[in-house]
Amino acid sequence: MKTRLTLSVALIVLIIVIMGFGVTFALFTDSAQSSTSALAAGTLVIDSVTPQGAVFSTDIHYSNLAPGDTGSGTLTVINNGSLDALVSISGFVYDTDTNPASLFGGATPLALSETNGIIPISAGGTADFTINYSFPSDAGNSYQGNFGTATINVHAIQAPNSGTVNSQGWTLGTGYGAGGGFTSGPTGGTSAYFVTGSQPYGWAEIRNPNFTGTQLSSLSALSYMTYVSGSAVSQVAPWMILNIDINDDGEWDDLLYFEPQDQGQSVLLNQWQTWDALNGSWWSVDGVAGMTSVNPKAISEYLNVYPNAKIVNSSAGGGVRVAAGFQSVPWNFVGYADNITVGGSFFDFE
Ligand SMILES: [Ca+2]
Ligand SMILES: [Ca+2]
Repeated sequence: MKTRLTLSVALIVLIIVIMGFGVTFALFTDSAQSSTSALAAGTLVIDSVTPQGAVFSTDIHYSNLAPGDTGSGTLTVINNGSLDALVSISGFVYDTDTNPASLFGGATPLALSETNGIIPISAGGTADFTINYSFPSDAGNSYQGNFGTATINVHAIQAPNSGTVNSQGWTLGTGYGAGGGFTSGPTGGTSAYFVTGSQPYGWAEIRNPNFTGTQLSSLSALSYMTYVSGSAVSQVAPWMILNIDINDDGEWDDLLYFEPQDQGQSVLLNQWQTWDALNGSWWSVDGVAGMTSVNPKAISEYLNVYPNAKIVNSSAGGGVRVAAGFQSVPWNFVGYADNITVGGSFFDFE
């Protein structure tokens, strides 16, 4: 049995090695006569995903582009490993050779871009990433007939299980096919991230248990940053939830919600935004002080009714949360949270 297993592994490795050298990768072609791009799908096989993540690479070749050409191609990523993975494009490396001159070199080079965010790929599954290309309209004749090769780096990390704990005390929870965790953020450093997937009610949240018993009135600060990936279909940023005990019996009675889209400014895509939740508008699941989801109000309104309200943990986890998902329709949300301040505590997930 062990011999067979070893043989199987060897075969898989051999296949991957053969694929690594032998596959015909995406061929993006175009002609000066037509602005319609014809392209074949590229394929990348990933394997051996780990909690730390690994980078897998493949090359895509471009040729016969005319100035002003734009378009996109599909990179299909196959998760050949035995573990579910969270996969994202981590960068492009361009061949900028000058002899012969590359489409990616010179003063007006071909450029690639993508806005796929993190895509969960279950073991044995596949997912398509869209690679956009844009060739400047003022590219000169010197590019005529040139070729270009770009290496696409794909970062794959083992999908963390619900219950993953960050070193700063935050615990990940997920449900209905969603994922998340604590890993490289979209602009460097480590962030909490949320991938709610394609199932209805897919949800991901992080919870911190260190503030149980903290008086709501005593909080000197409550803020966090969010980043919503451009691939999200809805411009809703991860929100904050506080479990509230109003009668000092250590059990939660109410939940307070701070939702960025209710704060009088738009949730923007592909950039960090800071939310001052302490001075923002909240709503209460119990509707205390008329604080409903359509009529959120300041925390002071809540404290007028329950001056001794406290944050409290529950059997499900910590009393301070940042969450995404929970939609009745498939949401495919990808977003991040970072730099959470609760009172005098600061969490950057580094
Ligand atoms: Ca209570
Ligand atoms: Ca960070």
